[in-house]
Amino acid sequence: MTALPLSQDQIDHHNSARREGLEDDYASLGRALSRRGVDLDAIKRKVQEFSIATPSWATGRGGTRFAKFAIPGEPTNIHEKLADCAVVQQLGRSTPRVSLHFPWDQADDYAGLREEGAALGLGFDAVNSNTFQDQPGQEHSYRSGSLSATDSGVQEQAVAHNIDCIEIGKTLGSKALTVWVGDGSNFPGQQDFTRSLDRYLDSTGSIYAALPDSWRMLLEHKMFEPAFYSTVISDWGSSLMAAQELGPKAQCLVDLGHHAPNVNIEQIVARLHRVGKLGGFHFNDSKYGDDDLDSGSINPHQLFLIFNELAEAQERSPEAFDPAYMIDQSHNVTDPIESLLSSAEAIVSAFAKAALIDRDALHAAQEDNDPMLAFQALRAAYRVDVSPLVAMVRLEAGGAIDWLSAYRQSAWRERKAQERKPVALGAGIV
Ligand SMILES: [Mn+2]
Repeated sequence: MTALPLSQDQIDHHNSARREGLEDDYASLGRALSRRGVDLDAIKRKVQEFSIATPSWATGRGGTRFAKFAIPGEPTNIHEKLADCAVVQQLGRSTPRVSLHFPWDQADDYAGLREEGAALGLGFDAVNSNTFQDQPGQEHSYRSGSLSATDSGVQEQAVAHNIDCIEIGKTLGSKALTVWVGDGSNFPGQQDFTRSLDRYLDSTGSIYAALPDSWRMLLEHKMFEPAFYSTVISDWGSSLMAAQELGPKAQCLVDLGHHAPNVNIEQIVARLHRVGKLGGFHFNDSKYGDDDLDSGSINPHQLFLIFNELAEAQERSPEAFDPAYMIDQSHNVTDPIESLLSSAEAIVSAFAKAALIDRDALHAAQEDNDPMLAFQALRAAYRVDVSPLVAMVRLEAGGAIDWLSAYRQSAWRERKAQERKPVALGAGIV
Protein backbone atom coordinates (compact mmCIF):
# COMPACT_ATOMS: atom_id res chain seq x y z
CA MET A 1 0.00 0.00 0.00
CA THR A 2 1.29 3.43 -0.82
CA ALA A 3 0.52 6.64 0.94
CA LEU A 4 2.15 9.29 -1.20
CA PRO A 5 2.07 12.70 0.47
CA LEU A 6 0.76 14.80 -2.42
CA SER A 7 -2.28 14.28 -4.59
CA GLN A 8 -1.16 12.68 -7.87
CA ASP A 9 -4.25 14.11 -9.53
CA GLN A 10 -3.09 17.59 -8.64
CA ILE A 11 0.37 16.93 -10.07
CA ASP A 12 -1.14 15.50 -13.27
CA HIS A 13 -3.46 18.48 -13.55
CA HIS A 14 -0.51 20.81 -13.05
CA ASN A 15 1.39 18.99 -15.81
CA SER A 16 -1.49 19.01 -18.25
CA ALA A 17 -1.14 22.75 -18.85
CA ARG A 18 2.60 22.38 -19.47
CA ARG A 19 2.87 19.09 -21.30
CA GLU A 20 2.49 20.39 -24.83
CA GLY A 21 5.18 23.03 -24.39
CA LEU A 22 7.55 20.48 -22.92
CA GLU A 23 6.95 18.00 -25.73
CA ASP A 24 7.74 20.76 -28.22
CA ASP A 25 10.98 21.69 -26.41
CA TYR A 26 11.98 18.03 -26.09
CA ALA A 27 11.41 17.40 -29.79
CA SER A 28 13.43 20.50 -30.65
CA LEU A 29 16.30 19.34 -28.43
CA GLY A 30 16.09 15.90 -30.04
CA ARG A 31 16.43 17.42 -33.53
CA ALA A 32 19.39 19.58 -32.52
CA LEU A 33 21.18 16.62 -30.97
CA SER A 34 20.44 14.25 -33.83
CA ARG A 35 22.28 16.64 -36.17
CA ARG A 36 25.33 15.87 -34.00
CA GLY A 37 24.65 12.15 -34.15
CA VAL A 38 23.27 11.96 -30.59
CA ASP A 39 20.11 9.94 -29.89
CA LEU A 40 18.19 11.88 -27.21
CA ASP A 41 16.07 8.86 -26.24
CA ALA A 42 19.25 6.87 -25.51
CA ILE A 43 20.47 9.68 -23.26
CA LYS A 44 17.03 9.77 -21.65
CA ARG A 45 17.32 6.10 -20.71
CA LYS A 46 20.61 6.84 -18.91
CA VAL A 47 19.04 9.74 -17.03
CA GLN A 48 16.09 7.53 -16.04
CA GLU A 49 18.49 5.12 -14.35
CA PHE A 50 20.33 7.82 -12.42
CA SER A 51 19.34 8.55 -8.83
CA ILE A 52 20.58 10.38 -5.77
CA ALA A 53 19.84 9.88 -2.07
CA THR A 54 18.52 12.63 0.18
CA PRO A 55 19.79 13.00 3.73
CA SER A 56 17.13 13.04 6.44
CA TRP A 57 18.91 15.91 8.21
CA ALA A 58 18.63 18.24 5.23
CA THR A 59 14.82 18.34 5.49
CA GLY A 60 15.06 20.64 8.53
CA ARG A 61 16.36 24.18 8.37
CA GLY A 62 20.11 24.26 8.84
CA GLY A 63 21.92 27.10 10.50
CA THR A 64 25.31 28.58 11.10
CA ARG A 65 27.18 28.59 14.38
CA PHE A 66 25.47 31.92 15.03
CA ALA A 67 21.86 30.92 14.72
CA LYS A 68 19.24 28.78 13.13
CA PHE A 69 15.99 30.29 11.90
CA ALA A 70 13.37 27.58 11.85
CA ILE A 71 10.38 27.73 9.52
CA PRO A 72 6.83 26.83 10.51
CA GLY A 73 6.04 23.28 9.50
CA GLU A 74 9.56 21.91 9.42
CA PRO A 75 9.87 18.25 10.41
CA THR A 76 10.47 17.39 14.06
CA ASN A 77 11.05 13.63 13.89
CA ILE A 78 12.07 10.89 11.48
CA HIS A 79 8.49 10.21 10.36
CA GLU A 80 7.98 13.82 9.34
CA LYS A 81 11.42 13.90 7.69
CA LEU A 82 10.49 10.84 5.63
CA ALA A 83 7.25 12.51 4.56
CA ASP A 84 9.20 15.55 3.34
CA CYS A 85 11.68 13.34 1.47
CA ALA A 86 8.67 11.64 -0.13
CA VAL A 87 7.43 15.04 -1.34
CA VAL A 88 10.83 15.66 -2.93
CA GLN A 89 10.70 12.26 -4.59
CA GLN A 90 7.10 12.59 -5.73
CA LEU A 91 7.74 15.89 -7.48
CA GLY A 92 11.30 15.32 -8.67
CA ARG A 93 11.48 11.52 -9.16
CA SER A 94 15.27 11.32 -8.89
CA THR A 95 15.68 10.81 -5.12
CA PRO A 96 14.16 7.42 -4.23
CA ARG A 97 16.33 6.73 -1.17
CA VAL A 98 16.92 8.44 2.17
CA SER A 99 20.10 8.37 4.21
CA LEU A 100 19.56 8.27 7.97
CA HIS A 101 21.78 9.57 10.72
CA PHE A 102 22.02 8.15 14.22
CA PRO A 103 21.09 8.92 16.87
CA TRP A 104 19.30 11.89 15.25
CA ASP A 105 16.88 9.53 13.48
CA GLN A 106 16.38 7.08 16.31
CA ALA A 107 13.10 5.15 16.09
CA ASP A 108 11.42 2.45 18.18
CA ASP A 109 10.78 0.11 15.28
CA TYR A 110 13.15 0.07 12.31
CA ALA A 111 11.31 -2.71 10.48
CA GLY A 112 8.22 -0.53 10.76
CA LEU A 113 10.21 2.47 9.53
CA ARG A 114 11.32 0.48 6.50
CA GLU A 115 7.67 -0.28 5.70
CA GLU A 116 6.73 3.33 6.27
CA GLY A 117 9.42 4.36 3.78
CA ALA A 118 8.23 1.80 1.23
CA ALA A 119 4.66 3.10 1.47
CA LEU A 120 6.01 6.58 0.77
CA GLY A 121 7.96 5.32 -2.24
CA LEU A 122 11.31 5.47 -0.43
CA GLY A 123 14.15 3.05 0.25
CA PHE A 124 17.12 3.56 2.56
CA ASP A 125 20.63 4.52 1.55
CA ALA A 126 23.83 4.58 3.65
CA VAL A 127 23.47 4.89 7.42
CA ASN A 128 25.56 7.59 9.08
CA SER A 129 27.11 7.37 12.52
CA ASN A 130 27.61 10.33 14.80
CA THR A 131 30.56 10.45 17.17
CA PHE A 132 31.12 14.18 16.85
CA GLN A 133 28.70 15.24 19.58
CA ASP A 134 27.67 13.88 22.96
CA GLN A 135 24.25 12.42 23.60
CA PRO A 136 22.30 12.53 26.85
CA GLY A 137 23.28 9.71 29.18
CA GLN A 138 26.34 8.69 27.21
CA GLU A 139 29.13 7.29 29.40
CA HIS A 140 32.16 8.91 27.72
CA SER A 141 32.47 12.33 26.10
CA TYR A 142 33.76 12.88 22.56
CA ARG A 143 35.21 16.24 23.53
CA SER A 144 38.75 14.97 22.88
CA GLY A 145 37.99 12.73 19.94
CA SER A 146 36.12 9.52 19.23
CA LEU A 147 37.53 6.78 17.00
CA SER A 148 41.03 8.22 17.46
CA ALA A 149 40.66 9.12 21.15
CA THR A 150 43.55 8.45 23.50
CA ASP A 151 41.09 6.96 26.02
CA SER A 152 40.28 3.38 25.04
CA GLY A 153 36.85 3.61 26.70
CA VAL A 154 35.92 6.46 24.37
CA GLN A 155 37.20 4.51 21.38
CA GLU A 156 35.20 1.44 22.36
CA GLN A 157 32.03 3.49 22.79
CA ALA A 158 32.51 5.06 19.34
CA VAL A 159 33.12 1.64 17.75
CA ALA A 160 30.04 0.18 19.47
CA HIS A 161 27.89 3.05 18.15
CA ASN A 162 29.05 2.42 14.58
CA ILE A 163 28.26 -1.29 14.95
CA ASP A 164 24.80 -0.35 16.26
CA CYS A 165 24.33 1.75 13.11
CA ILE A 166 25.20 -1.28 10.96
CA GLU A 167 22.59 -3.34 12.80
CA ILE A 168 19.93 -0.67 12.26
CA GLY A 169 20.98 -0.40 8.62
CA LYS A 170 20.51 -4.15 8.11
CA THR A 171 16.89 -3.82 9.25
CA LEU A 172 16.35 -0.80 7.01
CA GLY A 173 17.85 -2.49 3.96
CA SER A 174 20.90 -0.21 3.77
CA LYS A 175 24.10 -1.40 2.16
CA ALA A 176 26.66 1.08 3.47
CA LEU A 177 27.92 2.81 6.58
CA THR A 178 29.33 6.31 6.17
CA VAL A 179 31.88 7.29 8.77
CA TRP A 180 32.87 10.86 9.31
CA VAL A 181 34.64 11.86 12.52
CA GLY A 182 35.24 15.33 13.86
CA ASP A 183 38.49 14.15 15.45
CA GLY A 184 41.42 16.50 15.11
CA SER A 185 43.28 19.30 16.85
CA ASN A 186 43.19 23.06 17.22
CA PHE A 187 46.84 23.61 18.26
CA PRO A 188 50.18 22.62 16.80
CA GLY A 189 51.55 19.90 19.02
CA GLN A 190 48.14 19.05 20.50
CA GLN A 191 47.93 15.69 18.77
CA ASP A 192 50.49 13.24 17.43
CA PHE A 193 49.59 12.90 13.73
CA THR A 194 50.80 9.33 13.47
CA ARG A 195 49.49 7.92 16.74
CA SER A 196 46.05 9.49 16.19
CA LEU A 197 45.82 7.90 12.73
CA ASP A 198 46.93 4.56 14.21
CA ARG A 199 44.17 4.74 16.80
CA TYR A 200 41.62 5.66 14.09
CA LEU A 201 42.73 2.64 12.05
CA ASP A 202 42.44 0.37 15.10
CA SER A 203 38.89 1.54 15.74
CA THR A 204 37.74 1.48 12.13
CA GLY A 205 39.29 -1.99 11.81
CA SER A 206 36.90 -3.22 14.51
CA ILE A 207 33.95 -1.62 12.71
CA TYR A 208 35.09 -3.08 9.40
CA ALA A 209 35.14 -6.54 10.98
CA ALA A 210 31.44 -6.15 11.83
CA LEU A 211 30.48 -5.08 8.30
CA PRO A 212 28.43 -7.60 6.27
CA ASP A 213 30.16 -8.86 3.13
CA SER A 214 27.68 -7.14 0.85
CA TRP A 215 28.20 -3.78 2.55
CA ARG A 216 30.58 -0.90 2.01
CA MET A 217 32.19 1.36 4.56
CA LEU A 218 32.49 4.89 3.17
CA LEU A 219 35.21 7.02 4.73
CA GLU A 220 34.51 10.74 4.49
CA HIS A 221 37.48 13.07 4.75
CA LYS A 222 37.29 16.71 5.76
CA MET A 223 40.08 19.23 5.89
CA PHE A 224 38.88 21.34 8.80
CA GLU A 225 35.98 21.94 11.18
CA PRO A 226 35.18 21.35 13.96
CA ALA A 227 38.95 21.01 14.43
CA PHE A 228 40.79 23.97 12.92
CA TYR A 229 44.45 22.98 12.89
CA SER A 230 44.35 19.34 11.82
CA THR A 231 41.85 16.57 11.30
CA VAL A 232 42.62 12.87 11.47
CA ILE A 233 41.14 12.08 8.03
CA SER A 234 41.86 15.44 6.46
CA ASP A 235 42.09 14.72 2.76
CA TRP A 236 41.68 12.09 0.08
CA GLY A 237 45.25 10.90 0.68
CA SER A 238 44.52 10.02 4.31
CA SER A 239 41.15 8.58 3.33
CA LEU A 240 42.71 6.42 0.61
CA MET A 241 45.43 5.25 2.97
CA ALA A 242 42.82 4.20 5.52
CA ALA A 243 40.57 2.55 2.91
CA GLN A 244 43.50 0.58 1.50
CA GLU A 245 44.60 -0.54 4.93
CA LEU A 246 41.08 -1.59 5.97
CA GLY A 247 40.31 -3.72 2.90
CA PRO A 248 38.13 -4.01 -0.19
CA LYS A 249 34.85 -3.09 1.50
CA ALA A 250 36.26 0.29 2.57
CA GLN A 251 36.09 3.12 0.04
CA CYS A 252 36.46 6.88 -0.01
CA LEU A 253 33.58 9.31 0.04
CA VAL A 254 34.06 12.71 -1.57
CA ASP A 255 32.08 15.56 -0.04
CA LEU A 256 32.48 18.45 -2.45
CA GLY A 257 32.90 20.99 0.36
CA HIS A 258 35.58 19.12 2.27
CA HIS A 259 38.67 20.20 0.36
CA ALA A 260 41.07 23.11 0.31
CA PRO A 261 39.84 25.97 -1.92
CA ASN A 262 40.43 25.43 -5.63
CA VAL A 263 41.43 21.78 -5.28
CA ASN A 264 40.85 19.86 -8.50
CA ILE A 265 38.07 17.59 -7.24
CA GLU A 266 37.41 16.05 -10.66
CA GLN A 267 40.98 14.79 -10.72
CA ILE A 268 40.53 13.25 -7.28
CA VAL A 269 37.50 11.42 -8.70
CA ALA A 270 39.61 9.97 -11.50
CA ARG A 271 42.40 8.95 -9.13
CA LEU A 272 40.09 7.23 -6.64
CA HIS A 273 38.32 5.32 -9.39
CA ARG A 274 41.69 4.25 -10.82
CA VAL A 275 42.47 2.38 -7.59
CA GLY A 276 38.95 1.05 -7.02
CA LYS A 277 38.28 3.28 -4.04
CA LEU A 278 35.66 5.71 -5.33
CA GLY A 279 32.86 4.99 -2.88
CA GLY A 280 30.52 7.91 -3.23
CA PHE A 281 29.69 11.58 -3.09
CA HIS A 282 28.11 14.13 -0.88
CA PHE A 283 26.91 16.82 -3.25
CA ASN A 284 26.76 20.47 -2.23
CA ASP A 285 28.38 23.69 -3.39
CA SER A 286 30.67 26.23 -1.79
CA LYS A 287 32.14 29.65 -2.23
CA TYR A 288 34.57 29.76 0.70
CA GLY A 289 34.79 26.54 2.68
CA ASP A 290 32.42 23.79 3.73
CA ASP A 291 29.49 26.11 3.01
CA ASP A 292 27.00 23.31 2.25
CA LEU A 293 25.23 25.52 -0.29
CA ASP A 294 22.83 24.08 -2.85
CA SER A 295 24.41 21.87 -5.53
CA GLY A 296 25.17 23.73 -8.72
CA SER A 297 24.31 27.14 -7.24
CA ILE A 298 27.87 28.46 -7.20
CA ASN A 299 29.93 26.35 -9.57
CA PRO A 300 27.79 24.23 -11.91
CA HIS A 301 30.76 23.81 -14.23
CA GLN A 302 32.72 21.97 -11.56
CA LEU A 303 29.75 19.65 -11.09
CA PHE A 304 29.77 18.98 -14.83
CA LEU A 305 33.51 18.26 -14.83
CA ILE A 306 33.05 15.82 -11.96
CA PHE A 307 30.36 14.01 -13.93
CA ASN A 308 32.61 14.01 -16.97
CA GLU A 309 35.16 12.01 -14.93
CA LEU A 310 32.39 9.75 -13.65
CA ALA A 311 31.17 9.09 -17.20
CA GLU A 312 34.75 8.34 -18.20
CA ALA A 313 35.20 5.98 -15.25
CA GLN A 314 31.96 4.18 -16.00
CA GLU A 315 32.91 3.69 -19.63
CA ARG A 316 36.39 2.46 -18.74
CA SER A 317 35.35 -0.11 -16.13
CA PRO A 318 31.59 -0.45 -15.77
CA GLU A 319 31.88 -3.54 -13.54
CA ALA A 320 33.85 -1.60 -10.91
CA PHE A 321 31.65 1.49 -11.05
CA ASP A 322 29.02 1.92 -8.36
CA PRO A 323 29.39 5.23 -6.52
CA ALA A 324 26.78 6.15 -3.90
CA TYR A 325 25.35 9.57 -4.70
CA MET A 326 23.86 11.72 -1.99
CA ILE A 327 23.02 15.36 -1.36
CA ASP A 328 24.58 16.78 1.82
CA GLN A 329 23.58 20.39 2.31
CA SER A 330 22.52 22.86 4.97
CA HIS A 331 19.48 24.87 3.94
CA ASN A 332 19.65 28.03 5.98
CA VAL A 333 17.46 30.45 4.04
CA THR A 334 15.13 28.33 1.89
CA ASP A 335 12.41 25.79 2.35
CA PRO A 336 14.54 22.60 2.45
CA ILE A 337 12.15 20.74 0.14
CA GLU A 338 12.67 23.40 -2.54
CA SER A 339 16.45 23.31 -2.09
CA LEU A 340 16.52 19.54 -2.35
CA LEU A 341 14.45 19.63 -5.54
CA SER A 342 16.60 22.38 -7.03
CA SER A 343 19.81 20.55 -6.10
CA ALA A 344 18.62 17.21 -7.42
CA GLU A 345 17.72 18.90 -10.70
CA ALA A 346 21.19 20.50 -10.90
CA ILE A 347 22.90 17.16 -10.23
CA VAL A 348 20.76 15.26 -12.75
CA SER A 349 21.43 18.02 -15.30
CA ALA A 350 25.19 17.75 -14.78
CA PHE A 351 24.91 13.98 -15.23
CA ALA A 352 22.87 14.47 -18.42
CA LYS A 353 25.32 16.98 -19.88
CA ALA A 354 28.24 14.64 -19.18
CA ALA A 355 26.32 11.87 -20.97
CA LEU A 356 26.22 14.12 -24.06
CA ILE A 357 29.99 14.43 -24.33
CA ASP A 358 31.38 12.97 -27.54
CA ARG A 359 33.94 10.76 -25.81
CA ASP A 360 35.53 9.53 -29.04
CA ALA A 361 36.15 13.13 -30.12
CA LEU A 362 37.48 13.98 -26.67
CA HIS A 363 39.86 11.00 -26.61
CA ALA A 364 41.06 11.70 -30.15
CA ALA A 365 41.81 15.33 -29.28
CA GLN A 366 43.65 14.22 -26.15
CA GLU A 367 45.77 11.76 -28.13
CA ASP A 368 46.49 14.43 -30.75
CA ASN A 369 47.52 16.91 -28.06
CA ASP A 370 44.92 19.36 -29.31
CA PRO A 371 43.84 21.24 -26.20
CA MET A 372 41.25 23.47 -27.89
CA LEU A 373 39.51 20.62 -29.66
CA ALA A 374 39.50 18.61 -26.40
CA PHE A 375 38.10 21.54 -24.45
CA GLN A 376 35.45 22.16 -27.10
CA ALA A 377 34.34 18.53 -26.84
CA LEU A 378 33.45 19.30 -23.23
CA ARG A 379 32.11 22.76 -23.99
CA ALA A 380 29.77 21.49 -26.71
CA ALA A 381 28.04 19.29 -24.14
CA TYR A 382 28.11 21.84 -21.34
CA ARG A 383 26.40 24.45 -23.53
CA VAL A 384 23.35 22.25 -24.18
CA ASP A 385 20.23 23.24 -22.26
CA VAL A 386 19.15 19.84 -20.97
CA SER A 387 16.16 21.12 -19.01
CA PRO A 388 13.56 19.68 -21.45
CA LEU A 389 15.25 16.28 -21.12
CA VAL A 390 15.37 16.40 -17.33
CA ALA A 391 11.77 17.62 -17.13
CA MET A 392 10.61 14.90 -19.54
CA VAL A 393 12.23 12.20 -17.39
CA ARG A 394 10.46 13.69 -14.38
CA LEU A 395 7.11 13.85 -16.17
CA GLU A 396 7.27 10.29 -17.46
CA ALA A 397 8.04 9.04 -13.96
CA GLY A 398 5.02 10.86 -12.52
CA GLY A 399 6.76 13.98 -11.23
CA ALA A 400 6.04 17.63 -11.87
CA ILE A 401 7.23 19.48 -14.98
CA ASP A 402 7.53 22.68 -12.93
CA TRP A 403 8.29 21.30 -9.48
CA LEU A 404 8.54 24.67 -7.75
CA SER A 405 5.17 25.88 -8.84
CA ALA A 406 3.56 22.49 -8.17
CA TYR A 407 5.09 22.39 -4.69
CA ARG A 408 3.90 25.87 -3.78
CA GLN A 409 0.42 25.16 -5.11
CA SER A 410 0.26 22.04 -2.95
CA ALA A 411 0.61 24.26 0.16
CA TRP A 412 2.42 21.35 1.81
CA ARG A 413 4.43 23.54 4.17
CA GLU A 414 1.44 25.66 5.18
CA ARG A 415 -0.54 22.54 5.95
CA LYS A 416 2.32 21.06 7.96
CA ALA A 417 2.67 24.33 9.88
CA GLN A 418 -0.81 23.64 11.24
CA GLU A 419 -0.06 20.02 12.12
CA ARG A 420 3.55 19.85 13.27
CA LYS A 421 5.02 21.03 16.56
CA PRO A 422 7.00 24.25 16.24
CA VAL A 423 10.78 23.76 16.31
CA ALA A 424 12.40 25.46 19.30
CA LEU A 425 14.80 28.33 18.79
CA GLY A 426 18.37 27.38 19.31
CA ALA A 427 21.22 25.41 17.96
CA GLY A 428 23.04 26.56 14.90
CA ILE A 429 25.02 24.19 12.73
CA VAL A 430 25.03 20.57 13.68
MN1 LIG B 1 29.18 15.14 4.01
